Amino acid sequence: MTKVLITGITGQDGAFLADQLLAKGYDVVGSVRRGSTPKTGRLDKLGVTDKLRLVSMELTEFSNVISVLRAEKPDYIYNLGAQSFVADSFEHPHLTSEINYLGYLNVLEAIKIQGLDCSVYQASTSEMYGDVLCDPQDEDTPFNPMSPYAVAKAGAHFLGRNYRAAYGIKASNGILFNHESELRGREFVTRKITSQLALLLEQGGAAVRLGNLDSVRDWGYAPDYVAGMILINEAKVASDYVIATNSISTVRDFFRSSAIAAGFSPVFEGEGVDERCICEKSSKVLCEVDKKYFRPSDVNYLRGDYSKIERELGWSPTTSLEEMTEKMVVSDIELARSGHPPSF
Ligand code: NAP
Ligand code: F7E
Repeated sequence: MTKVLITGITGQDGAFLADQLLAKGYDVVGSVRRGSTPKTGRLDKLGVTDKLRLVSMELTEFSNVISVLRAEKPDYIYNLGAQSFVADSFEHPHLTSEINYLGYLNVLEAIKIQGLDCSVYQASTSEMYGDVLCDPQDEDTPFNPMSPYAVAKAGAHFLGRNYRAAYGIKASNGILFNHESELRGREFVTRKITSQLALLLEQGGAAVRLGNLDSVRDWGYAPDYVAGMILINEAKVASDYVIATNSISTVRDFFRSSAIAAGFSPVFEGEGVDERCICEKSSKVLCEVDKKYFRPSDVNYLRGDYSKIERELGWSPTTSLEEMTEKMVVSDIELARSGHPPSF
């Protein structure tokens, strides 16, 4: 049976990936960082926890990585484990580099030293384009990273390319643009908006406090993107691929459409740090700007060109931003009504 090892299986993408690989009949092993409470909330939500095996692995511990890979000998590895919150990377640049750069070096070295016959997928990111040098961004666009997160991910991206060229390791990079879902972490701006709007609607919560409303993102739906990861890792030839939708929206527009989906009548007023959003029907303040959420340097614009993966592997997005927003808002309203906050 085909065996797959997923690092970061407890995260948004790891959970969807486990679900899709189990549906293909694969033997799925997920590596987790042990903590004082289990973090299987997303896997539980998808009903897959009992269908896979969890092993303890800390990406920054080389001896741990080498012994897990020696014991498991997977056919495919997906390296999704990361400190994935860009804002946090300014506070924890060392930790972010250790996990996101050295963590992947540990995986590649473990494969190389043991001569493992496997394909490895690295979770590269559109953040590497940073202050973009071309529009839209594709596999040939130069990187211009704007955060310690993006610098570490760019390093890992080049490590994969180097181990492919130098040692013939089947290492692919998926350069994924922002992808969201009902299982997205609540710190990321889309889920922060949908989860807090749901609380505002159902429990009279406070206005959502946000940073850069002008930021432009190319947002897609995580299950679509995870399907693309599988195509990349199972392709005959290892390569680098962009996964995106080529459509863009500002944070402000995402907030507006989420508020409409939740039944509010949002109207933005004011400028800069004084900008806010009011519900025309109820006069409730829905959103205010808070300088606390501005980053020391932000990525203001991203739009991906996914023609290479469409042409070579037949992938294209299937879920529109409107459909995704609706799904996230409905899910968060259900969660707020249930009165049982989930563990994700
Ligand atoms: P996520 O929800 O934040 O999940 C990150 C996962 O990494 C969690 O399972 C976390 O485990 C694990 N992890 C963190 N530090 C670790 C360590 N030191 N050792 C082992 N595992 C560790 O992220 P995601 O949105 O699913 O993203 C998956 C990957 O894609 C990440 O590498 C991210 O950087 C990258 N990416 C994401 C996007 C996006 O828009 N979602 C776009 C491009 C690239 P705990 O549960 O223990 O915290
Ligand atoms: O921010 C702005 C913020 O944190 C998006 C990760 O998955 O995607 C994600 O990184 C934009 C930024 O995602 C708030 O300044 C405004 O411009 O949702 P985010 P991200 O930083 O783009 C990439 C592709 C990854 O690889 C990462 O792992 O929204 N923004 N106000 C805000 N962002 C947050 N989080 N919170 C706010 O209040």
